[in-house]
Amino acid sequence: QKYKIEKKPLLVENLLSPYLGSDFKNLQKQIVYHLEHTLPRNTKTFQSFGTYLATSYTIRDRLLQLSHDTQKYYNEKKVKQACYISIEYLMGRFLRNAVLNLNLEEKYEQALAGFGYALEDIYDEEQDPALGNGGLGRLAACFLDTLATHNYPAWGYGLRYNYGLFRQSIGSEGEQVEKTDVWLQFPYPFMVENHFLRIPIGFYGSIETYVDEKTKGTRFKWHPSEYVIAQANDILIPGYGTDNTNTLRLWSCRPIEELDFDKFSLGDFKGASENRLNAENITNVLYPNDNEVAGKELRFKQQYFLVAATLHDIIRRLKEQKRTIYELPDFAAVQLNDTHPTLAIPELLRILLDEEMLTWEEAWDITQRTFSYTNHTILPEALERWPVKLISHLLPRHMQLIEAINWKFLEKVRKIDKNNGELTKKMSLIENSWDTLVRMAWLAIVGSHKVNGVSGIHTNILKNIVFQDFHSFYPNKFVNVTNGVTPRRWLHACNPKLSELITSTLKSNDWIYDLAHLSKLREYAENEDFQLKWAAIKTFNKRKLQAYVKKELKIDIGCDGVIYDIQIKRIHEYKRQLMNVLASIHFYLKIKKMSKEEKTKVQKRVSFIAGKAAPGYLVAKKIIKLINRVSNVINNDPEIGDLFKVVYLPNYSVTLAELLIPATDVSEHISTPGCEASGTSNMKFVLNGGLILGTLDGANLEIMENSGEENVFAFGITSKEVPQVKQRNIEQGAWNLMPEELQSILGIIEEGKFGEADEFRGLLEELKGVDRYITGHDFIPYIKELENVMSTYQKPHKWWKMSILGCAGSGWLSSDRTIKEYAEKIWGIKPCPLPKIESDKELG
Ligand code: KOT
Repeated sequence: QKYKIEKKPLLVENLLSPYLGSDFKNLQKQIVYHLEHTLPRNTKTFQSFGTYLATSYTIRDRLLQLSHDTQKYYNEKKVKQACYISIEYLMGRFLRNAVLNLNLEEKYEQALAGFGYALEDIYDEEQDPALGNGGLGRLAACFLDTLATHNYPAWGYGLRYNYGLFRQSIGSEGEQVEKTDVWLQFPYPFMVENHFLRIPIGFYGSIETYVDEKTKGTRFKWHPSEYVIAQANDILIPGYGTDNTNTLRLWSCRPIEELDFDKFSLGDFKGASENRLNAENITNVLYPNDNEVAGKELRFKQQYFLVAATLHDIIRRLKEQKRTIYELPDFAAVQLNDTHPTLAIPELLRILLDEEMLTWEEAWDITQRTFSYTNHTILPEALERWPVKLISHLLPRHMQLIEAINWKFLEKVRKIDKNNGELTKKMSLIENSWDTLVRMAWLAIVGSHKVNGVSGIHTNILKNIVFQDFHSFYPNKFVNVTNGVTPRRWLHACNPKLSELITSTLKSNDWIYDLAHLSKLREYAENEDFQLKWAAIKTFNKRKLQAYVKKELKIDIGCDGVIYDIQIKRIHEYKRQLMNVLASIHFYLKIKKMSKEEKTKVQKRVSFIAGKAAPGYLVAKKIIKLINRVSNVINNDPEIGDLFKVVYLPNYSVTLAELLIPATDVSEHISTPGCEASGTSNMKFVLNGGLILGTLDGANLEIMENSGEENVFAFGITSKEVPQVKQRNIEQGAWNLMPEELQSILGIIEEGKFGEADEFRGLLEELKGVDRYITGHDFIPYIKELENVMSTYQKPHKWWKMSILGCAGSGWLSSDRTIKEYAEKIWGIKPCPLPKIESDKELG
């Protein structure tokens, strides 16, 4: 032996440091290294996609190193951490965000310029990982950015679907066409497969009952009959201006045996890979329903797969710190993002009882102290209830435990039930209706120490209506934590010009991590010079959108003096895109009747709509079709010209939102009051100087409180008044209560002005019959408020003052504020910043 073999840890940091230098020459070397060795390509075929990949790998190297340091530090300090479990994450593109957060934009610009590339174009090569449907998944993504930026010890846990949310295009009839999102066909450089972390997850099987020798008590053991493997895939989350780098761990599913070697060696090649082919891949596809339960067995398997792998990982990490299971609630605060991860409650109980051999009292206490639950919706069609039969078959031991939880809980309820078991029936975790069902929200409430709604009005509805009995039973359990959005992605990154103006005006960029500083913009609200600069940036952003519409849709729209009015969100009846398009028909007919003279006074407007409909949600798909048909008629009518246009933008995504939001003059948030739990895009628009046209619903109300009522275009009734209106519709028939203007618009659709008469009959019948979302009732106030928007736009001084004041009041809307509330009110965690090392980021 020539060299002495020494058993001591590698000094990895020292080996890597020179390699990770971040002057531009060093960056160039790193990029070329990855291009030649990781892709691998040779530098003669230096193309933009390859350059994007190679550049991304250099970012990944940096983040890997920072994340190792971060985990090491958290473990040393034994700090309590938050674990956010969510079945959806809508992250958006990664590269720009990471480069900005690491403060390396200039260096990368310089490095890539040397290779003939603009960094901006390289950003455009990245596809958008669409592992979520809408607000719920995007909120989770904003939270991860804030948690890292403010140095909170935190983990995200989710699923790595092979296919994300479908891509949408519009067919020749104006209909939605769905295409598979094959986002993993090329490498995704920001995700690191962790081959050392593979966890077996069981399903089905039977329960063994035995007597514990020590205590003589009865014990249970679950023997699953089928297993799959959960494999970890880590996305590293950089914070803005900090070294702390957290982890989003996404589980993917693999068959337990990839290949049957016995069959293979006997020459049965086809049979050998059967296991792989037959294994139903649990993480194959994201269910495309927003605010609606999918109700499929495979979805249930996804939910269990997610929580079983996650809890296993959390407990493994606890034990790595040589801590006992009793310390779990001091080690991790586990947040359930809606009810989709609720099976974590019986799963933890099972581990504590059957594997750790705790008593019921100990196990239940640990469980309740570990979990908290966020409710995101009160729509009945979104409240999960799973058949007892299905749970018993798939997870027999878990069903047994849910029954035990219910039994013990109802014992207490019975004591206060004075009404013949009425209350007990209402509060039971198990419902007997068309089937025997487990009410997942009930289980989540009972198994958590805190339950929160996502806006003031929403939490009040939870406390006083939806979960009223539970709120009386547990008076301290329900709290409000109003949603927020990250100012890094939703202002600093997506609107660089506005970011610069704010920084130069406030003479500091502190607002990027403490958004309350924006309030100092109030003193500039009426400053002519500032208003001009502010308005010029809006115009600049509108021109980018104008060019996009021209390029992608071949539609000519104006820009100067034209209002960009936008409604972008999932297509849903409660969000009332239908009311929006009916109003467009109203304005269209109105302009058509005008004289030449009158037309010169019309305020020009483009109405943009974007959003996907769940493939099985036929009504929502009809609404998309109607919008496109109406758009076709209006945009091609020479009598309208450039006075009014309706533009449907296909394939709404985080990336498209980053283009649209900075370019918006006014955005619409017009849900039926009480239906939109919060809404988060409303916040992003205000942050970017857009005005809000909205109902008295969700976070609109809090925007009004913080930015001033006079700076929001609000209309319609309160959520408390909605039931009366609905009742009247039922009693008298919505048609009889409908304003004449709307009746005649429906008549025109029925005559076939926008395609075959029959096509939209179903949509119209609902409006004429019950009108669940009270479109008829709100139509006139809505039109009036739209007119108010248009006349206000003609008073620029007033408009820009509203716009600046809106932004100045939006400090409250930062997810940094939201997370601070979660940390203090629910999780009991504190920031744990890595100590600053001299020229840390330079040397790694
Ligand atoms: C429900 C079931 C399946 C998939 C998604 C949901 C869902 C989405 N429930 N609520 N949301 C939205 O969550 C956002 C973040 O809190 C809210 O802003 C928004 O109002 C909800 O509709």
